Amino acid sequence: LLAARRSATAIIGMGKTGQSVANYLLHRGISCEAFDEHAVELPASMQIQLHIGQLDADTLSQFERIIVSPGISWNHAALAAAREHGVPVHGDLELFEEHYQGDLIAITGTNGKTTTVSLIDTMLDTLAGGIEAGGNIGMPMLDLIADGDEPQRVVLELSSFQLERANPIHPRWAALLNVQPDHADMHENSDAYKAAKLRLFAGQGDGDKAMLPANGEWNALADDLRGRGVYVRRFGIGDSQELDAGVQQNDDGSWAVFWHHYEVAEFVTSSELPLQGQHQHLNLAVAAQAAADFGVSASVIRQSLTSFRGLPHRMQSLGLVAGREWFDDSKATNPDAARAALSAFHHVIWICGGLRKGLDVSVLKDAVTNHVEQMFIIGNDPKPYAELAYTAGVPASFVKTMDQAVKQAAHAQAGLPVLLSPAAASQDQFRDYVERGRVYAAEVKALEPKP
Ligand code: UMA
Repeated sequence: LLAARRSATAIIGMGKTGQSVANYLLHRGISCEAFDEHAVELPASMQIQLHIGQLDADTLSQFERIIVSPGISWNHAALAAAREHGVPVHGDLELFEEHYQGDLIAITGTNGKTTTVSLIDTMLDTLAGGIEAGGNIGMPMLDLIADGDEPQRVVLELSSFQLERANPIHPRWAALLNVQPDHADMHENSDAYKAAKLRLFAGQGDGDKAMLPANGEWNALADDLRGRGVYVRRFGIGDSQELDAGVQQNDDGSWAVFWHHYEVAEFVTSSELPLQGQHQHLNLAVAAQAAADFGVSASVIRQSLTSFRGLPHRMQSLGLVAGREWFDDSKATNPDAARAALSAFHHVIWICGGLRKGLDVSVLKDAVTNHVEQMFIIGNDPKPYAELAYTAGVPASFVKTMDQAVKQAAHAQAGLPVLLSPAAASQDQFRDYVERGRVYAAEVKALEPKP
């Protein structure tokens, strides 16, 4: 009887995802109720019952279905209890997959997803029918199909949280960029994190394409996919005669990004690319291969790569201020992202620190020894970063706030670039990495002499 009183679907979390789920269900006349553990404001036009407060297992168990936002732990006790009661619990990706019939391109990985997805979006948009981009990139995927219209192609950036809460999806073209330590506070362990990422390929079959890093770790997966009829591509740093896409060193010592059009390798030399850093160039190569596989011409791809200036807060140059170049890599919310950024410099002044998410920053020791001249540590958890400085043999100051970090970095060794690449999330001091990057840019701008 109780069950009959409840709506069909409970939506858990009413941020971007929850609101897009509500729109999608309401548009289709499916009854739903909304839950959030914190106060939220919904658009006045959204006709939905909203419950604020701690999630309750008994209440949730009365629904036919639960759709949960990616930022809420999959292991939340109330969700686990509802699952045990036999209530299907999913994320928005499951709803998307149930509905969407067009060509799906799906990208996952710890770092580089957004850059890769943005470029794929730009390049495939030149084709008749175009493409829409969504997912973790910030545009909820259900918003792409909310009104019943279906784009011919969709490229989704998928986080481990989105992948773990959907049945196997079926992308026509899927890429795993890398798996590096991240979100140790949310996933049970690193195997669970990796397993979530690999769900990307679980529904692929005959005629689909899968792009995997070229290192041996993924050989067994590549064999398994080939066994299912999937066309496997590999990318990495190496020879264009052996890899499908990647970065290769030319005979004269210069570097080039490459990809393949059928059997023919295409190249763009690194010096023609505004975007810096080998890790970024690998993302460009993957995006170029996706575009080539969907029929974008080599000249359009080349033009896109050589004009792509990158995305805000990802190795973004803020220009020359107070006699040195400043870089905003606020998006580097884990150690591997920071390592990749540091490696793009010979010598750099490094601003780091923040919410560590349980990750081990001592893995950065070699990168710090080899590339960093001085460190400025911000955030509420400075000790691990101070220990890193000590073991790497680099002088460090704990400055706590961003304004102090920038002011003091401005007086560090003359001419050296300054890099904000925190190796940590931002929420100990900022709303998100975007706000952290904006505050940094504003502090850098404040160094300019007043007119
Ligand atoms: N909430 C609870 N209980 C909790 C946690 C959150 O009730 O324990 C509520 C909050 O009060 C809030 C809502 O849930 O009202 C927020 O849900 P959410 O955290 O899932 O955030 P959304 O606004 O729905 O944004 C999500 C993604 N966020 C996360 O995965 C944390 C966005 O990725 C994504 O762009 C968006 O969906 C659209 O798909 C952001 C992100 O930080 C960029 N992703 C992580 C990353 O890139 O590292 C994975």
